[in-house]
Amino acid sequence: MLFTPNLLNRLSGSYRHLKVPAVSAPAAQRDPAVVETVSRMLLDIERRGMDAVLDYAKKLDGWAGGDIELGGSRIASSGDRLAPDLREAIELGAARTRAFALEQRSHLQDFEVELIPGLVTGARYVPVSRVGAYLPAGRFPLTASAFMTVGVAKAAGVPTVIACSPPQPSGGANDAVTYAAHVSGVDRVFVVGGVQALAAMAFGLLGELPVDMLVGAGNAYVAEAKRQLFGVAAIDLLAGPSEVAVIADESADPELVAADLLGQAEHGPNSPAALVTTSEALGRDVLVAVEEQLSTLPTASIAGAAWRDFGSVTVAADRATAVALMDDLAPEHLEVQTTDDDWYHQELRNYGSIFLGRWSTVAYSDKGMAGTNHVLPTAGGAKHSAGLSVSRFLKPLTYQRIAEDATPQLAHAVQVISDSEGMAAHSATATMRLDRLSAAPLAG
Ligand code: HSO
Ligand code: ZN
Repeated sequence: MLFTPNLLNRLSGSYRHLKVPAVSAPAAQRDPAVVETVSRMLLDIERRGMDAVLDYAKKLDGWAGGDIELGGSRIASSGDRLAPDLREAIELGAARTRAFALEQRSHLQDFEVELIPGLVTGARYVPVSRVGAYLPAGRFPLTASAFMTVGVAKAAGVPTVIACSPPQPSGGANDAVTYAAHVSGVDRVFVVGGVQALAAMAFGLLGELPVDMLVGAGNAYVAEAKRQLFGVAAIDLLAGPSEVAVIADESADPELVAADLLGQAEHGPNSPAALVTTSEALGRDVLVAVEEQLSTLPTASIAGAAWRDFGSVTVAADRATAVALMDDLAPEHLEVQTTDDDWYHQELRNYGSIFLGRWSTVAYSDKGMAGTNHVLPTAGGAKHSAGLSVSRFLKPLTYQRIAEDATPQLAHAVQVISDSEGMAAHSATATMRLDRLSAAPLAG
């Protein structure tokens, strides 16, 4: 999340940085070593199938052998191994995420329209048939990701949703992640991680047909595997490090703003966090509050490094400048804590999800309690794409039903265009229909 130099030139004089990231070079698009490794693995798995998947599982995930599918009873009992309050929180998150997705589904309406007499067209939303969800369980297990991928796919009506999650030192998958997938309606769970998991789902090596779509976040190898498998299957998006940005004015609570910046910086040492404020005093207070909170935060080694290397605080002369700066960053998560939250909501165009008002914080969505999806575009992707939602699993399939009375107009124009292009067979499909029509003219 670095500002575009051209934009800064254009805005010069109307902003001032109080803190800039220590790392000022944009991250390399892709690490060639990762691209190479993933491509070699995918070729190997495509050729050798499950043998290759299991070799990688042993070598990279420390898989000890046995069945790679979690049995139904093992899935169903995953909740029994959790503390009751965690179990309840997972059930709440799954239900809330599903409620939002179902509501959104209800607004995607099939439609039909008669454009001219005899030309009836329409669109029907049809879910993809098979989805493969990757559920990471690395440094942080991200329990709620199952709601966002498995649960939302199921709310869209996807008939088959399978999931892969890396094996834990104890053997099976992470219990909280498994339970989250279970209450989200997953059909089958496999204990396979990383590139080999995505390949196994995309190539149909798990006793299922190949999946039509791969979803879910993971490390750089997982993201690269999805990129290379795109085309074999659809993908949700290519997620980079989690990002947060805040727009705040003098009315904001600096401690809450600081906490929310660190709340995402915790994801990893390269997670960007940016504050754009119309109040220099607030900006300075937040800088102090961040340092204070880092001094006691258990994950300060990660969040502190992220803040030092990728954190920024910028003072904007006015609201319009704040909007221009933020639309340029196009952050994954955007919080607005000002006296004019509605105005900002109207004006801002580029963000994955927006959190309005001081009582709205990113973690509520991260953990599924806000109902909205946390699989969101990063690294400026919010300029062109929205995050995962029920609509991504639905294909708006079009249809047309055309009768005799529309035929003269359509056929004639198609003849003219086809003939001008030299496409004789296209033209003939229209001509033959016109011939049929003159043999048996329309009544009246
Ligand atoms: N912020 C992550 C999601 C998440 N964080 C889950 C914690 N748990 C990507 O939006
Ligand atoms: Zn998060």
